Amino acid sequence: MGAPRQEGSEIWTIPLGRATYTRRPQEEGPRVIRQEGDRQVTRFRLEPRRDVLLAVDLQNDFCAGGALAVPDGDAVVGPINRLSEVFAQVVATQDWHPLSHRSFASAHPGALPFEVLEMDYGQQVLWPDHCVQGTWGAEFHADFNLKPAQIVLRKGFRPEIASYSAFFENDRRTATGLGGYLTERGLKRLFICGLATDFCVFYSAMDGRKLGFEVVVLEDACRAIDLEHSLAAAKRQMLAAGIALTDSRALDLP
Ligand code: VGL
Ligand code: ZN
Repeated sequence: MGAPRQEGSEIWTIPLGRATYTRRPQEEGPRVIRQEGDRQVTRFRLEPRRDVLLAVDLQNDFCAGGALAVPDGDAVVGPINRLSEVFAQVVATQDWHPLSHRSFASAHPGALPFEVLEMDYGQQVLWPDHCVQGTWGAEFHADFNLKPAQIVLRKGFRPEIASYSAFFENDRRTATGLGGYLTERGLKRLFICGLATDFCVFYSAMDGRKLGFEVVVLEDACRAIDLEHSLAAAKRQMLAAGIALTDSRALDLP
């Protein structure tokens, strides 16, 4: 391994055989850009002290048999269990709504699930009742290994506001506290997985980026609801925001 060059500049590069090791001090953890056949693949070398796995909403209602089942949602449980054994820091979120939550179609007479309604804070998709506090649907999937999780962050518990993002509720102002938690712990880079890619994973990734974290979405460990092409729109916006979309095979473990 060569010595760092251009120390003090924003990016320094270390030649590593055929790979190039690129790093932005402060901001970005190590990425290795490697030529694999005719493709350039960015690999991520995990740094236990600064990396955190964020497992989003692995709850019964988003899995098979649940009230808002995400197609193939159960398929992420195995990959996420394996990931959470590798990360030194794991955070799990839990969608946690009171009965008659304003994001439920049932709270709006005449409205149907998946309609869009104008709320005080902007447009809101109306959902079937889901993840109601204390119900089976709000519990984590039975096979999800919660043991490695160091904090379970509940969101969406205010009756008037939905919360897709793990950082801010849908009014985009009310903080959940996760930003402060991660910052106080010195964590800098988020690897996000879970349900659903185009809602809670997407909003969490975008807010994480806005707060200055480096964000990597592990697509093989996510599944989407995909309403009106929302998955394609979410991916486009995440890429434009500088979020890496990759999969867990791109992780180089310590
Ligand atoms: C979610 C819709 C409503 C999600 C949560 O976890 O993506 N989607 N509540
Ligand atoms: Zn919800």
